[in-house]
Amino acid sequence: RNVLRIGLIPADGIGREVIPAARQAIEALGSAIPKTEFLDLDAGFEYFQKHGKALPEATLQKLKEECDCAMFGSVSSPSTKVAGYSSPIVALRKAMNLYANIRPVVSTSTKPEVDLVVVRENTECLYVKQETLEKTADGKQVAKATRVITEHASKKIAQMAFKIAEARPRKHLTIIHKSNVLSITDGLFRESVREVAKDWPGVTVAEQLVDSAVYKLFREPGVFDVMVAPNLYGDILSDAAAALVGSLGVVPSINAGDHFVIGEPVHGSAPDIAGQNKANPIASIRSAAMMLRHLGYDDAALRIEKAVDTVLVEGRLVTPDLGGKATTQQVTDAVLKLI
Ligand code: NAD
Ligand code: K
Ligand code: MN
Repeated sequence: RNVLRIGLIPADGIGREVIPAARQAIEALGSAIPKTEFLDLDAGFEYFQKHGKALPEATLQKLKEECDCAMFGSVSSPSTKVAGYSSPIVALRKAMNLYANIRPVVSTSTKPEVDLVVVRENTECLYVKQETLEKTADGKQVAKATRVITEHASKKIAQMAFKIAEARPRKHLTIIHKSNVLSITDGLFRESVREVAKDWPGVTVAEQLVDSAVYKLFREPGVFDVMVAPNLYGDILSDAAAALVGSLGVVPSINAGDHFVIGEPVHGSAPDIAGQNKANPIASIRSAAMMLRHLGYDDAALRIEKAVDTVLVEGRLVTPDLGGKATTQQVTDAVLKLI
């Protein structure tokens, strides 16, 4: 392929500050990757407020028809119901069947005490967003949500998790569930992963209930290598793991399917720091590297990752979340220089 077309969806808040950093990192690679073309695509809560749609049809169409991959920033989803609004990233993951959310969390040091990958199912569980509000005979409200776990999606995410585990030195996978309470839904998830495990004799398998998994993560993070989890548990676990390595601002991810990939920092739109040029761009820059590796550009990905690691280990030019004073652009420039 001689042109790599990359969709850019900064969306809301600090997404608009960190996606340009990811773009600059990709541009700094020069001839290490094919010639790039960037397509600016709309989505988000602010776009919804102006145009009545959080994920315009044109964005989805351009992603499907014109892009080879994409980068998503972050969206500001309100905590109270807004009529007609629904998170565009949750919708995108489903619309493009990006069934795996892969979130490596690694501490910065030569001998990292945290070095794990959360492999989160990305299309179902409570994120099917089937909620109802009913009233009892005496007028009290009852809210209900449907949680969907399918054998198909559980086996797909299991395959992905085993593939990732097999490629790592420790080749160890932990199934995260709560089937002591949710024996049917989480029971199906657990059994589906166990079924797939038969095809991967080289990977050792353990399991941990989600609550004690968080406990263990904080006390002995070194026991974990790859963790495979249903959607909601994976979301929570990866933010918890991010705390162990200093900041959400350094943790990247990809949303991966069989035919498309979207790089995305794990963090949200961070309204508390948005617009102040202090968002850490590293999560997004690392997400760009992950996206490129997923497409087979391993050397390019490594160049970005080495540059980021050097900046982090030196520790002089870091943003306030890591205890420094540097701005988003200063950190980005330090990384660019090393790429
Ligand atoms: P958040 O991830 O936005 O922020 C949590 C904390 O981490 C904040 O203190 C923030 O300042 C800090 N932080 C996050 N990213 C950072 C970065 N790059 N550099 C420095 N500090 C960083 O989570 P939240 O506050 O719970 O949510 C805010 C909004 O983001 C909500 O509207 C939520 O719906 C949305 N959100 C979106 C996504 C997504 O786009 N996929 C994910 C999570 C949350
Ligand atoms: K995000
Ligand atoms: Mn999250």
